[in-house]
Amino acid sequence: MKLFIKRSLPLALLLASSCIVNGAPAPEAKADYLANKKANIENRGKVYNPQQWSDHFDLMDTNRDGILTAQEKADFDRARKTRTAAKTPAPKKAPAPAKQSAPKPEPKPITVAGSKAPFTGNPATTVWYHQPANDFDQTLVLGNGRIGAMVYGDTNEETIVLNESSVWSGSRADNDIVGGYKYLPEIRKLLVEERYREAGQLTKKHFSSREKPVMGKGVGTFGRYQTLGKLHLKFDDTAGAVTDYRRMLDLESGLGRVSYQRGKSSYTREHFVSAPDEVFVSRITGPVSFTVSMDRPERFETTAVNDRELLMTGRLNDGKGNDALQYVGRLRVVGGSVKAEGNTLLVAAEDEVMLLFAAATDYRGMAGRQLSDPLAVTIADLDQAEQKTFAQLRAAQKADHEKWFNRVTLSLPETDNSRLATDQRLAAYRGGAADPALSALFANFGRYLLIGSSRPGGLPSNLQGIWAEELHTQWNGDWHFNINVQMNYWPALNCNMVELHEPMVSLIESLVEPGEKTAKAYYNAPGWIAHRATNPWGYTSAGMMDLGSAAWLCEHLWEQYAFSSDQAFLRRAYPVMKGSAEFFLHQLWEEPENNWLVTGPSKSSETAGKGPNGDRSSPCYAPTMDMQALRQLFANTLRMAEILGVDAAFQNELKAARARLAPNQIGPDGRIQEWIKPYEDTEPTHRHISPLYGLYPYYEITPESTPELAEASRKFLEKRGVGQSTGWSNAWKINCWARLGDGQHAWEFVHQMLLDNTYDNLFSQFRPPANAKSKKLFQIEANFGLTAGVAEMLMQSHPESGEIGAEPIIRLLPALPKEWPDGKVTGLLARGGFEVDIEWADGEIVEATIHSQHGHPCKVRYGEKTKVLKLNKGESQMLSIDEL
Ligand code: FUC
Repeated sequence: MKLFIKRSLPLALLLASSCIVNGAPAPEAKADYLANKKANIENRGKVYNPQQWSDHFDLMDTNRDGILTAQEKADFDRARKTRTAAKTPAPKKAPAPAKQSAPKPEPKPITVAGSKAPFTGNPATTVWYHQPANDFDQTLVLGNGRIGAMVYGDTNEETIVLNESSVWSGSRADNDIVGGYKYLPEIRKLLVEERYREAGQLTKKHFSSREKPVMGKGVGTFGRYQTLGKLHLKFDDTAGAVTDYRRMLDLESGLGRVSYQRGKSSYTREHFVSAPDEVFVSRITGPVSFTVSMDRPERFETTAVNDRELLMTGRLNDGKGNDALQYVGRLRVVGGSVKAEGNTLLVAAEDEVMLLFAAATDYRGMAGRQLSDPLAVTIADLDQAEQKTFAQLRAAQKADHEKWFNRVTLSLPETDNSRLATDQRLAAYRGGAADPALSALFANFGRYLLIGSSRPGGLPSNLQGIWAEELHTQWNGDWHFNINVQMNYWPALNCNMVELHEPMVSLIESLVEPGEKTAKAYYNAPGWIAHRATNPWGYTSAGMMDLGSAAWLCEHLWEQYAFSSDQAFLRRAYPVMKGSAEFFLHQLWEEPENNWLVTGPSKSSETAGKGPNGDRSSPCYAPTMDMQALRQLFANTLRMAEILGVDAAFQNELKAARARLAPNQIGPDGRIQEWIKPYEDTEPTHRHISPLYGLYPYYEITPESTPELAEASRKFLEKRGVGQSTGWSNAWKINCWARLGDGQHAWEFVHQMLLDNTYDNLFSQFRPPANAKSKKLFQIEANFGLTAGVAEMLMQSHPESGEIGAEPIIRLLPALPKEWPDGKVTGLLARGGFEVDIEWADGEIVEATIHSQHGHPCKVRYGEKTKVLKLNKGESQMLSIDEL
């Protein structure tokens, strides 16, 4: 620990001196930063006039720490004016008026006293508060994979944010530009000559997209994941103080609960989203009388269909100005006395009333319900749910949720701090209080979120899972695959939720058809390719040139097989893998210096090295990550073909090409090299750690089989530092340090995420906002990456090397930090189909149990010792420390 702090000190100083970590960056530092960014962009051959500069302002800053506050923007504008005497930017167009306008939220006075009853729940699976949420990032998060609900829990006016996973604007569009392949020889020549700037200009011209994803304001055909809307319950009885307030989310059973006392009356609201019954359910108990309404910021109409049902519906923009996707949110009141008044319902009940909410869209595409009449389906959903009592609905939802959640349990030591309300617990932790169980809660929350945002047959979990209260989700709430969507699915396998990985598989499969057109158009190549990001409309066009990302996606297909041994899945996945491998085989070219096979133009995600004449090496050729991803793709495709007994000649082709791919290299500074040449970094603490793809999630770099490369990876991680606090970057680093067998460093990043990347409701934060009130940048993948990372610290099962056919090894407690001396984990899943339970005390295993699902050969490693177990299908073996 000490050692690490010492090593990273220069980095910490560097970050502190440029005022970019933790807290508000000074406007001057920000202005400098943006000026540098502008210079970098101009170095790439782009010229900005002041108007464009201003238009791009938000977007450029987005890469750093989210949209600026009005104050920061004003400060910056002032700073820029004095520096460059630039003109004042023209005012932006006002957004189109909404059909009905959503009421503006009023600041809420705090009139609530929390319950003094001691907390008796499980601190590793309960999120709770003494007060209602003031903001989205303090809400109770609920979901059934498709419908999301976020509960504020106010006692006067309850607000519940509603989501449905297919609420996407945009539409299908042909964005490919044909003919880039004619310029590939010239671009590649320029790359080899290290004339990156010119290579970049040509690439940009011929490998662009007709219409790129629109970031920030405005809509394009790429579209954007949007909020469905909000449900408001305005209570009539607001007189009198509220006491005994508690708001709680039980991760184990997926129940949100708000309870309080007002005067002599007790009130309880229980909420859950049911997958078996396709509805969001709320039971409101107490002598209540309230008004129900629903709205969203634009494009909606809410009507009272009858005396107990509210309907909110509308159509989203297709990106070309037409009304397109239809969404429906329908709420029905069951029990109590209800009557419609305008576009609201007035509800009164002596003891309890139930609200059922159904949602649907007419999205028909890669996954989802494929409906043509969401109006009718929401009626059918409600009719069906209404047949059941609250207790029956809850029993079905609970059983369904627990089926996933209880597959794994994790407990770490509790302290007094563990019994505090979640927001206070986080604050005290940040103040230095120890609380290992808080890490367990955070890790369990990631599993909870995957269950809530990804179910078989549904759309995959996006950049915000399914939870958004805004229309303008950051990065369109899409599926980015230069790290993000993959990270969403990291815990699906090692945390034993293989079935929940299915939407990721559908996403990859959905890229094949459009990706084949894209491969043909730009590269004149067989197979399929997609570039960096996609939407539900099949976007695969060029523009963002991280080529290796597509090969990385395919890794998920192999891994699903590796964990499940599902032969039917193998047959389904193989053609997709083969199509990707065919594309890359066709695209590989021989660089003249070493005759290695390489990719290019491509990128090492979102960063660049300093080329010899000052050019930034982006695009580049043979970025280390691409080469690693291709070794993975070729090995796994080949392995699949071998198991299936098909395509012998193709197998040979893959083997031969794999052997000639540019190898991993160690630079003069001892770090793994990011580019084919040992360039200096332009951004030494950049959030992406692309050349460590080979360490995690792939495993061609391991301390056992490639100690020098493992050491070079360690050096790379050290230089990237601990102060760089993009959520997903920290989460990736947990996994990398775990693979290096370094529990202390892995823990450092778990800790860092709790300090810097966690909102009060445990949603992960892309970056600590400079101004917590106005800058929200929730991105979910770090939640998932952390969960996978904690599991990876406790158990790993990757093969010892990237050799084709290398067999998995189960490693027990490979990266245990001293902060978690005692603990217990059950149900982690290992490759080959083994469920693993481990209990440890004083940093040492007490006992471990291995349960074999398929009777495959089993190797278990603890410390230096490796043991071979013979387990039949369905058999378990318990091992004590003496047997390991
Ligand atoms: C990648 C990252 C960004 C952001 C975006 C959604 O491109 O580099 O930081 O997370 O995805």
